[in-house]
Amino acid sequence: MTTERQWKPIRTYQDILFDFYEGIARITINRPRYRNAFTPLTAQEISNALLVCRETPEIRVVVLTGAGDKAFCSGGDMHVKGRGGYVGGDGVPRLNILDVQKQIRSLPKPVIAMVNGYAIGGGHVLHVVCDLSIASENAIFGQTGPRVGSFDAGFGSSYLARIVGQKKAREIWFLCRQYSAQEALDMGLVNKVVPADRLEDEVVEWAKTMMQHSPLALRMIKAGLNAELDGQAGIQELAGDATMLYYMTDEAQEGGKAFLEKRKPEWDKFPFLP
Ligand code: S0N
Repeated sequence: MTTERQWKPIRTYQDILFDFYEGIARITINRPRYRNAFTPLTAQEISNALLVCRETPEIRVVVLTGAGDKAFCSGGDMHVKGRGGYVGGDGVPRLNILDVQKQIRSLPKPVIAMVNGYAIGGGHVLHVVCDLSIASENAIFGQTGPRVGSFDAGFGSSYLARIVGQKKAREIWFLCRQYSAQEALDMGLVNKVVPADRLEDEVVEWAKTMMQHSPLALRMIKAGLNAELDGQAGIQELAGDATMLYYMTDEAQEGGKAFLEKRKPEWDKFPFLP
């Protein structure tokens, strides 16, 4: 049985739940009636919650999941699929889930997908872009794009191929089959499969293990793993982290101090390591 935890709400939204427990922020897509399909509003809310996760030092690990026991996320909400994207309350078509994908990848903290049922279409891509995926035994994975008139040729294809290989990624997209949690595990698409009633316990355990480790080391590893795949954008992020680290040194402080004190910087007092 799952351990009872006192998750505390962080902020109230319409389509998602956002709560906190001992260093872990949990974002739950809360549209079980539609198998947790997302609309532009859902994506906007997840994006906002991810920003809070980035800015809040007490949040060390982020968990993304879906409400109920049937679905993690079934992708874009077909009811609002229009020409040019998914149409929100303002009548404007958007593909703003793509911004969420980028945010998950660039968040300098680990993100775990807690896959509690169907991860389908754009919902499958969401778990793919998370750092780790832990699935319940009843989870089902798959892309549907070519069957329902959509596709994700970005992370949803290229990053998927880096995970499962080119042949398997093409199979997943071209045939639009569904795969069991065990099949997903066998192809390296998820990190672990557990009984449904152990899912949250397992995720919390993984999060707590990571929280015992150096946050900066985790951040740099994530940036490095991304940079290898993301070209200039990935290098830009890794370089930003390097700059942040440099600014923490006395050497970097000396440059600014010398400027303000109208003197030459004394670079010689800093170590020049081989
Ligand atoms: C998930 C499935 C397999 C679950 O089957 P099950 O358990 O038999 O339930 P159903 O009876 O089918 O569903 C229950 C109710 O939920 C509604 N529903 C389910 N999925 C959706 C959905 N995606 N949108 C809207 N409603 C949904 C059902 O209609 C049903 O309602 P009622 O009771 O009224 O009949 C099964 O439901 C399924 O196959 N769902 C569709 C999954 C799918 O095809 N998803 C892909 C959607 N498209 C994308 O994700 C586009 C890709 C994308 O996101 C993207 C890509 C690139 C760039 C941008 C984007 C972007 O969108 O932003």
